[in-house]
Amino acid sequence: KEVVFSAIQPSGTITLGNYLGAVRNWVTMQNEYDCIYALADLHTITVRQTPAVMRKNIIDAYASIMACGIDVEKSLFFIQSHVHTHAELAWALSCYTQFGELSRMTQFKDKSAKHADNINAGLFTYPVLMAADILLYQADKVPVGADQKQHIEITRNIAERFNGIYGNVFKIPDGFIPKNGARVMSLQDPTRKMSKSDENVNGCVHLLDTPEVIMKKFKRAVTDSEAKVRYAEGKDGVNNLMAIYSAVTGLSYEQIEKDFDGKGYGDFKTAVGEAVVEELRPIRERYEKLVADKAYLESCYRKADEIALKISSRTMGKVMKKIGFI
Ligand code: AQP
Repeated sequence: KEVVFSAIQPSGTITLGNYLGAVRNWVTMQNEYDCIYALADLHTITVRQTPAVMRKNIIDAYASIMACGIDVEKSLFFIQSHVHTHAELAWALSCYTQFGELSRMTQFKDKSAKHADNINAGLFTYPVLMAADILLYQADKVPVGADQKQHIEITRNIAERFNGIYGNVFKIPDGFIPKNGARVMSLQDPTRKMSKSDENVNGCVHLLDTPEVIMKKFKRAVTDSEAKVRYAEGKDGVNNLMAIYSAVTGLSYEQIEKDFDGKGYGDFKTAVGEAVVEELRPIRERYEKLVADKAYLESCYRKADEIALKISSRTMGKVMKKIGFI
């Protein structure tokens, strides 16, 4: 079986965007591939975190992703900071990564504009840590959202460069954007992606939001003045709602346009909100049970951490030897 690797940052509560764009596909891939998933907590400290909030976010994210359907008996689901090879390989690979290529990363440009008071070196070298995450497991496939394409490209470049010097140490991974992986935009600013760390709380639907909160957020979603449900250029708000509705119900855009012909945005927003509430309801219920049993959660990640360390140490050992460490 091919190896799939993917990770998510516990930088806040998991969003509808993370779910429709990533985690939902992780769940379906479990049947076809050897899946390795990580909670990328080391990545979150590129932005300043409050310790108590960070601890809660990590546990909440672990429980929510399990609640989405990640089966820890089938897949590996570990916590990145518990597996020391990630930081080690990131250091080694940073010496095989050029300043120039990191400077071209659009996420760095976006995030450094957003956090102008804290443009730290970690924010800059973030793609190297991500490359280490993937390459340690000799992954064949890396499912990501469209926003991560550039990071997969640099991972391949670093791996090819390293292999070019030392022989075949790393498998060159293929990034792929799953066909049904929707790109979800902010409900308040539909030109920007929905983000965990969005300051505008109404822009972002969290997996653990109550039905009332979800409905309120959809009712307030930004649309346009045309008052016609159709997918078209310049209708970013409506397009986003259609993308979400289609991702959740499986209906085509054509069908949605037909169903809402002659109806206003109010009806459409209610329908999208209700569909999302129903999609998330079982996840929230499973989450409540899981998060109440911290000992069980800990036993799940401890087991996975240990296996991840074993697998990744094989690659790490090879890298150290090839470079010339004794
Ligand atoms: N809005 C989105 N639509 C579709 N997919 C998305 N992803 C993130 N946002 C959307 C996908 O979720 C996976 C995990 O993302 P991540 O946690 O590693 O980092 P991120 O992309 O930076 O996510 P956020 O929510 O925007 O976090 P913050 O606010 O901390 O930066 C990835 O596969 C990503 O493509």
